[in-house]
Amino acid sequence: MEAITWVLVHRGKHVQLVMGPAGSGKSTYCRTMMAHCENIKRKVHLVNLDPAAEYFEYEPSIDIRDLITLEDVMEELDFGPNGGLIYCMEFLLNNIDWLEEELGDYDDDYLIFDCPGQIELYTHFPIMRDICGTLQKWNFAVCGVYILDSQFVEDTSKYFAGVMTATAAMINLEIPHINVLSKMDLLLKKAKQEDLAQYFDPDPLLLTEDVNRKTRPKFHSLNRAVAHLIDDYSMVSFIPLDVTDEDSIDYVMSSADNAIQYGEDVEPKEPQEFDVEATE
Ligand SMILES: Nc1nc2c(ncn2[C@@H]2O[C@H](COP(=O)(O)OP(=O)(O)O)[C@@H](O)[C@H]2O)c(=O)[nH]1
Ligand SMILES: [Mg+2]
Repeated sequence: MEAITWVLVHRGKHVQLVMGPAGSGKSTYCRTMMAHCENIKRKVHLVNLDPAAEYFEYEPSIDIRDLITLEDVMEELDFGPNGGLIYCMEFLLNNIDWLEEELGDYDDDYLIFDCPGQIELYTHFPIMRDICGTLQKWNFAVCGVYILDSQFVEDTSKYFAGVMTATAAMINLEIPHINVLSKMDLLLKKAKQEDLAQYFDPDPLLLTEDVNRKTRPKFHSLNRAVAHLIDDYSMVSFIPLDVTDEDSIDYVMSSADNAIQYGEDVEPKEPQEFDVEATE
């Protein structure tokens, strides 16, 4: 009997929305995942949503700077960098047809969105929430990827603040979500992985002792209240990302895939059928 080889083809539209504070490592994450996917011959596209971005190693397939740039807004409307950025994102929302048209070319694809670093966009402005809602309306499965700089682990109060913004983003956006601790290569030079585990799946009540040691007694009840708040939500955990370790990169990518059930919608196709489509 003649052997039939099946080729798996992924159906559906998938988006990773890469968010987090300025300098946390969003663009590095995107670049790392693009390189990883290129290596394993997996098709993904980069979308730049940061109107202040300067340089990309991988040319974005869609780029907000073709619609509007922060530089132009600051020059022409006399805005500062923060106000200018919010203006750009509102402009994008008001001209969302532009994005719809651009996305039209990537009908059955996996897209990684590199987002701006203004934390207000995720925590309390409705802008990113509206963008997520619109993507979902267009039938994209959207995964939030929140990046926190692992250097924060060295100062528990900063780490707490990071956990709270990640929580706020999760609550505000209401989409499948993973949190990633970036720059692990730097941290692993100073600390052992087993000592860091408490930060991947935080026990805020335990970490409060550390914050209390570093703050004056009048703040201790506030520290406890914050820890209880984080504990009550108990939905924040972090996946460490070491961009120098291929297994770590692969694990983070699979975690994002799982969050949006990428891979569960594969359809086997006969090779002939695939060939016709591939050469179109
Ligand atoms: N060593 C190391 N540096 C990183 C890593 N991720 C980001 N950086 C550095 O941190 C800075 C900010 O990174 P970038 O990706 O531009 O942050 P973004 O503002 O969130 O897009 C840059 O100087 C990067 O080279 C990482 O995983 N390891
Ligand atoms: Mg960036």
